Amino acid sequence: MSTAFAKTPGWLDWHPDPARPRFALPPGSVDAHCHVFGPGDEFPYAPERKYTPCDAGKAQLFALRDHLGVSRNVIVQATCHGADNSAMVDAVRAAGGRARGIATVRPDVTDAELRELDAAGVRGVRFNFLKRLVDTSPQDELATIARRIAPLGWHVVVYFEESDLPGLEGFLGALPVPLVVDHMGRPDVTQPVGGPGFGRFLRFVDRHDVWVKVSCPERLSVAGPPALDGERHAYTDVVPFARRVVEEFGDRVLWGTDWPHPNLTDHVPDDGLLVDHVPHVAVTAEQQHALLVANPMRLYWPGEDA
Ligand code: 0GY
Repeated sequence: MSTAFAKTPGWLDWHPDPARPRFALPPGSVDAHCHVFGPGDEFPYAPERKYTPCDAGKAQLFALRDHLGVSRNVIVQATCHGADNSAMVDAVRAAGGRARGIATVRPDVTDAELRELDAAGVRGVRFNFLKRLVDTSPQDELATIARRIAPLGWHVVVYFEESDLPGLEGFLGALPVPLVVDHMGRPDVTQPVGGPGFGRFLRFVDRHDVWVKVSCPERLSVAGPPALDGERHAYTDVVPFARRVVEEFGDRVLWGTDWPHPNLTDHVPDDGLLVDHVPHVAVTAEQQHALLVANPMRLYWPGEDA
């Protein structure tokens, strides 16, 4: 563990002893949303960060990957590293072709830097609209970044909350690259699946080149129960939302653990039990294969066999 940085008070570390999943992930499954944090001694956290996490380096990520039966990872730059992508790139390189990366870049990133990230395995950038995580970026700067990455065939991963969508959808829908939305656009799961909030999100996905991560039930759930202590029917209030997305957009959905689960305040889920959540969301073998293997392979490893 790093001695250089003191964790944010109340920080919850990842689950130390995840269960062995009962659900056997199909061969070639991809965890399409996870992060690495530091370690801070080697990869210092960014001065502008909004939280200081526990260290969660590539060795721990790869151990979890193997424990869960995952084949590949998509490692998403975490805001605690700002636009310094070195920890993420180091992990992607160390994975030897079994990881791709999503970076954070500033509008003044050079073409040479973008090419270097691409060669390392980066396939997109992340736009984060959560005020508790980042200072807001002007939309013209984000549009510039999107134009710069388009020739590389990259996409933009977007993180926003349901209430942000009305103010963002015009901007996002006009970007010249595919979009991948984190955590189903963070719906309010106390509202009906067929209600106006989630309905707007579904229409947005339908009308644009948008992929959706049916991830983070632990972050969205209000009613629980948590994926802890052998609970294999966790976060039941999130299930209808995720199922709806899988049913409507089965060829554009992705799944991820969100390990090491930044900024949770109630509990950190058992990642093995999160795997056991998947068959509640993707019910048929066909849906599961699309979600876990075919879709992420098409987006991140096109032309490669799983
Ligand atoms: C997530 C969620 C969060 C944090 C980050 O980059 C980050 O700091 O993504 C969050 O706090 O909701 O997807 O990992």
